[in-house]
Amino acid sequence: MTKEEWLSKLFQIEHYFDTIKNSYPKSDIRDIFLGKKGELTLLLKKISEIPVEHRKEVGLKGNELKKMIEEFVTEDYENVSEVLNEIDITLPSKKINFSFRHPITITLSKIIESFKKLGFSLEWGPLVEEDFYNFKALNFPDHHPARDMQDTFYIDGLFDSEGKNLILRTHTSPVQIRTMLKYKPPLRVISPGRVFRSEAVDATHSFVFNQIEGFYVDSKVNMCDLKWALENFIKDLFGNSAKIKFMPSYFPFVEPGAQVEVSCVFCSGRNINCKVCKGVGWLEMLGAGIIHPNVLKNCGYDPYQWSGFAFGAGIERFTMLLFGIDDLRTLYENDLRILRQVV
Ligand code: FA5
Repeated sequence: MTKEEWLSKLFQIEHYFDTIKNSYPKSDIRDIFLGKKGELTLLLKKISEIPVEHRKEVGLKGNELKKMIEEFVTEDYENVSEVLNEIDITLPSKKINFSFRHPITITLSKIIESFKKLGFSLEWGPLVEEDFYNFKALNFPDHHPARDMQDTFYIDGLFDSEGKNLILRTHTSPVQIRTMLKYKPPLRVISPGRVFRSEAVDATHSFVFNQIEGFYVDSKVNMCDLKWALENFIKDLFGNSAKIKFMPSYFPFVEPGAQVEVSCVFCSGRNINCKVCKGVGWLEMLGAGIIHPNVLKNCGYDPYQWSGFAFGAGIERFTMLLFGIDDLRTLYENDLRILRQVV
């Protein structure tokens, strides 16, 4: 290596240092130039290749740059330690609330915890669903009026294997089918997630909301098991004074079916103008029942050997009761001043 080549390389390194010195952490700058394989370290090693009479001159220039880089990378560390010496590091710090969980997430965690204690495990299903899982296997025949119970969003241009439009799932019940087709009984499963319905929005309805499905399949499962499990869950969530009632209801995938209502924590039925329960004193929280034999058959389970209960609950409705929110839309508006107040 000639003296000129060496000096030209040194000039390039200096230019490179000037260009990047403020774009990387100082520790990286130290490594890039002064580390074991750093640019300048390697160049300084090559001084031995330069004729002896020029070594002193290039050595001086090389050391100048080395000193400049060293000063640059240590400068702030010294300032920091000076500042640290003046700070009383034993003073307590300010409490900063960086983040908090959304009320829906908190409610969901509580519900999951409650069912985990009873040995339920978690399953997840897709939000974009096939007609088979969302309706057909759940005992909604094609064109049956029961399909009108859930106004559905159909996806243009995307079709399932039967040529039907894919849909956004209207409830979490398709996870019953997916799980039963995948595993053999006995099963104890919960499955939370978002669902979609083409519905008008008001204080208790949204077109996107969250549900949690729960189902238990074993031999000789009956309504008493269902009632016990739901009562246990409601009391776990709202305390022992919470009441539930079962009203006969129709869902094609259960027989018998029930709508389960929980006592209104806002007015206990004493305010006929209550925005949440509309003065009735009860809030419709979930649908439930004994799994229809046709559904078991559709999943390859023998209905003479196996039986089960299932329920599907609206998580927003539980959140409203748990946090005293009288309008479900509050949960989606993301106004931190309000959300912070309730959690
Ligand atoms: C169902 O969706 C059934 N799949 C539930 C079920 C599962 C029944 C298993 C039997 C066995 P339903 O449409 O009633 O049922 O909805 C269940 C719950 O979701 C309701 O009780 C309510 O709490 C909540 N919900 C329903 N529609 C809305 C909406 N538009 N906005 C917010 N929550 C809703």
